[in-house]
Amino acid sequence: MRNLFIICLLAIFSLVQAEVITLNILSDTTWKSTNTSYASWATLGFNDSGWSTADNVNGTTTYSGGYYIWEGARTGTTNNEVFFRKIISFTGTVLSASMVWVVDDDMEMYINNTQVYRETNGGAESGSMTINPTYFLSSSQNIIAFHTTDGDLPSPHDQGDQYFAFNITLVVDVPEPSTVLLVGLMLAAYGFFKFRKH
Ligand SMILES: [Ca+2]
Ligand SMILES: [Ca+2]
Repeated sequence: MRNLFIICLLAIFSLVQAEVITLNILSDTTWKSTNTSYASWATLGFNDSGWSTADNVNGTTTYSGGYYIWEGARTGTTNNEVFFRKIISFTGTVLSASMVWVVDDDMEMYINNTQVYRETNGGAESGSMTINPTYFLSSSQNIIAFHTTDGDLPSPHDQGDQYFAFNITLVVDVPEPSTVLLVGLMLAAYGFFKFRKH
């Protein structure tokens, strides 16, 4: 009986460790957007209720699953500086994070108000990177924000076409409360069984 308990516990613990999920955070029209610069705009507590939502500027075409978005039209010399933000909620700890993107033309990325990437070459391009998972808070709300420009980020120029599309991949270790509770109950039962034998 004792061996059976231990085998069951090991099996359940292995299930707990295997509870890893992949989240894909894609560019789409659920992102809040504005072409106005605000203080503290990349913080979780910032009130973005006055912002609009991103526009789809390339129809059904996607880049790694992410729609091409902007604030306003894809072409033209207005709306050449755009801010995007979105609150992401999940339960668990981020084990690894990465991102692929295409932008016309430059962008900088913030996670919980910390700048994690800045690209300022003034031209359109695609890219990929790994992101330090410790930028994300465990089992909490996280704010992801982007500052994008049509043209060079520090001093916009050569404007006319503008878009941004991305796919952020998070690998998250998710605790399963029911399984943890089951482990606790089995440990209690094992203790009771041992007690009865003495
Ligand atoms: Ca660029
Ligand atoms: Ca451009």
